Amino acid sequence: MADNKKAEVKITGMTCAGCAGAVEKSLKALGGVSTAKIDLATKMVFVNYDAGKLTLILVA
Ligand SMILES: [Cu+2]
Repeated sequence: MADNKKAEVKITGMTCAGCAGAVEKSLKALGGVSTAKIDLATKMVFVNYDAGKLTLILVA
């Protein structure tokens, strides 16, 4: 059963739409990520994911 959760994560280093697109594509390639939206201006990534399949681990 899906355990849907939301996460807002800051990802630095994205400088253009190409970077954002690559990050978005990689996130969506993970089984369990339903949506991944990136705000390039604030470097924030908004993810909806299934906590039954993925665990969010934040490093520093
Ligand atoms: Cu780029």
